[in-house]
Amino acid sequence: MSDDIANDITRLKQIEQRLLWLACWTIHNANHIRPKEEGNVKIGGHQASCASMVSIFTALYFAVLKPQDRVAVKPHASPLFHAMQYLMGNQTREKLENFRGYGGAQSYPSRTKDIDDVDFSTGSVGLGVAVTAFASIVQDYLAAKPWAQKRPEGRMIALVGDAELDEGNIYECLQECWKHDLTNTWWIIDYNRQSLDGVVREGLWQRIEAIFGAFSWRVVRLKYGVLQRAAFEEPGGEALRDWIDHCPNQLYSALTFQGGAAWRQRLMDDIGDQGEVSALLEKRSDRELAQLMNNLGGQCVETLAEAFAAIDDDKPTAFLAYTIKGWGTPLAGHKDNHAGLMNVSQMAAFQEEMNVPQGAEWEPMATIEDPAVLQGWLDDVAFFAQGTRRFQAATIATDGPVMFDDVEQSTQAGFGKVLDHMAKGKSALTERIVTTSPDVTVSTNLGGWVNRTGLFARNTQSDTFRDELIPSTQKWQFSPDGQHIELGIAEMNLFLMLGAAGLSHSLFGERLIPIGTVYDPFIARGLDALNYACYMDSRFMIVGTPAGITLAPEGGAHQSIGTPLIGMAQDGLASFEPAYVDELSVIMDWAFEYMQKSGENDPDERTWLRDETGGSVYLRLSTKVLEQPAKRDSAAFRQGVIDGAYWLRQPDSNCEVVIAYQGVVAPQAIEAAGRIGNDRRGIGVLAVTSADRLNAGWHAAVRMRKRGHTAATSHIERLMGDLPSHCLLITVMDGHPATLSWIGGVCGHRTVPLGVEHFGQTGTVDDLYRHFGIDADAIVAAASQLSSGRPIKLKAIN
Ligand SMILES: Cc1ncc(C[n+]2csc(CCOP(=O)(O)OP(=O)(O)O)c2C)c(N)n1
Ligand SMILES: [Mg+2]
Repeated sequence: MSDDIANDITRLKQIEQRLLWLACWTIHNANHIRPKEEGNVKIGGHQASCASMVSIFTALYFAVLKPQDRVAVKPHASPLFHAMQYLMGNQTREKLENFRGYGGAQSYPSRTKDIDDVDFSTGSVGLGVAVTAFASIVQDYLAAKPWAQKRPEGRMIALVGDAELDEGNIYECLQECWKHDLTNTWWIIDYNRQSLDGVVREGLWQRIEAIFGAFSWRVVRLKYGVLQRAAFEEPGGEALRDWIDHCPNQLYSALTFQGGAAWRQRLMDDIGDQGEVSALLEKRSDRELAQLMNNLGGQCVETLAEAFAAIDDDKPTAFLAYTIKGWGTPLAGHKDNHAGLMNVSQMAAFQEEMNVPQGAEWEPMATIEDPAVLQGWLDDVAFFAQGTRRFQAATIATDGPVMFDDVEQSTQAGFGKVLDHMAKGKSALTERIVTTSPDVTVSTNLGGWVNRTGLFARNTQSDTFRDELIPSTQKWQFSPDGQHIELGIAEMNLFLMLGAAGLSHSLFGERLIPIGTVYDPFIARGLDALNYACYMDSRFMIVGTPAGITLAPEGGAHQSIGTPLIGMAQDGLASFEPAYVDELSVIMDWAFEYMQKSGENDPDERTWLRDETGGSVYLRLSTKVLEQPAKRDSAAFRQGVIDGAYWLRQPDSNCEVVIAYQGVVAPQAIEAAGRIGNDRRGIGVLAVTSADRLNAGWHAAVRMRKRGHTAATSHIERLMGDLPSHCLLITVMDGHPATLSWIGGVCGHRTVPLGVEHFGQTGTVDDLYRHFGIDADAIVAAASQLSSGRPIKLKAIN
């Protein structure tokens, strides 16, 4: 141990006590003191979960971390995090008193909702762990790029619950990161051997060590604290150590809960020898004995600080820190303590034990004899010394939409062409694009882009096929310059990668424009990580392709039905489903700007969308080749595409039928409109490019009118507002019909929603469109039966 750390141990122990008190008090206040609001449901106490991590927090943040280090805190240690930030002046008493309340400090640390410099949000266990590894890859990516400003490299650190390690995404991430030659990542496992429901299985530590070892991580096991190590050196100490090593987790927990007398009785029964061991035990009071048995490595700031400080390379490291859930509180060790909460009398006893005077509960320095001296020491703690650590990065101008003149094209191929075109141009924006894909790079049309920009690896690796002169359309060249990050199949990794890369401007001060591709149905496979990335306000483009039943030859198991609804419901994600490549180009160019915005929440007074705020973008694309429209590039066209819909065929004022379609069924809608037009008046065809934006604008405008802003009108209200009330609306898409059917409610038009509601039917595109009733015949039949007038000829005239 360095002299500095040794000198600081007293301070660390003071801080540890302060953090333990403030975290427990914050939770106590929220549950027992704050007036109970109507409908306020008490949820997990988390006092025990905070207590088990208090020593780790203290040693890490106050003795080891540097400002460039970034930390994901296990979700239920949130009160401890906020308490620490409060002690350091970065969190307000008001928000702590209102912990979990409206506008208060968040139940789980949140980048977007909290004010106290949260590096990574957490909440859904496992995601915060893995995102640190992907952030480290992003850091390596930036370090390899000549355009990125060189900054000191930080360690990406996760504070992990041991039961959190049950989450599969952690292992998916381990495998991925091994491929990417991971650096600068620490996972500190709070090995309290308890989960939410109970005590974890025996021997978990051996599995953990074996798994991390298999992926070339260093594993540092911190089992014994300094008191224990000193006791082992005493006569009889060997036997004590041996007993500890063989004690089942359940028993250790139970004895911890019962306290000193129970420890003594059990130890005497098991290893008491009327000799050295008995003497070792008798030398200690019950209190001291409990203290000794509770002095595990992860509850010993000396041991922790020393172990953390000893790491002086960038090898990924897992610390297995043995802890006690509820350490230092009356809840310690009890298997039911996860949601357990000290009751009022327990809290009073705890307060006395902690020496906190009545009325001084919120005083940061309440129990400190020399507050000014400690404050001086805190002012110098490296991690906090420079204030909060959020960067900003300049916005990079977009290059304008690329317009192609293909007669026929699919949106997926169009997407590939846009990127390929950008790669050729090498603009300032292109330089910042980083693509990634879970083993579907080529099959989602990223191949051209990758051929030009290369794959990213910290060290150059040649393409053996190329070296051996074997013809291949793909150059698979890895180098530090590469702009594509190749991922294995796991979609959780894709969204965590996008989540981390999409925070680059804020975490590392360098703008990245991350683009990921995925087969559309498998968005569901990474959905929690997608939500997580959006919740962190990460900025990326996700391209789901191919989509719907239109991928017919791929088979039923690859169909997506609900993804348009996911796109609508996902906060922070603007979703589009263009039918044509010119629309796609306009959307992509707009998206590159939108992804970089960080303005106020003010809505746009034309669409009522919060475009100044910015966000991420989802494009649902298709492999189906469609005949492309004649060149159209007017400002009005572009605006309609971005706003979410435009009239492909303008309805007359006496219009009897409107067909609103989204995406790849455009030809069916157009054909049907032609056929219906013989028998019904003024047919309109509404091209919907974004049901999501139309819907969001509508809801926002309604909300504004409710608040008295009577003139607020959304884009879809303007589009539907001029139609006669008897006009029939037929909505159609390759996806769930609820995506569009709500449009009928905007101005009260009778609606026939056509779409796909059942999964897994195989067949050709024609078979499937007929089967699900989204072909032209089905649209015509709907118009014939449900709009007034003479029957319409149902079969196409060839
Ligand atoms: C994905 C997900 N599932 C379930 C939960 C509910 N939950 C919160 S903490 C927890 C287990 C806690 O055990 P551990 O990780 O060992 O943390 P400890 O409190 O013991 O430190 C669970 C199941 C969650 N937050 N996220
Ligand atoms: Mg645990």
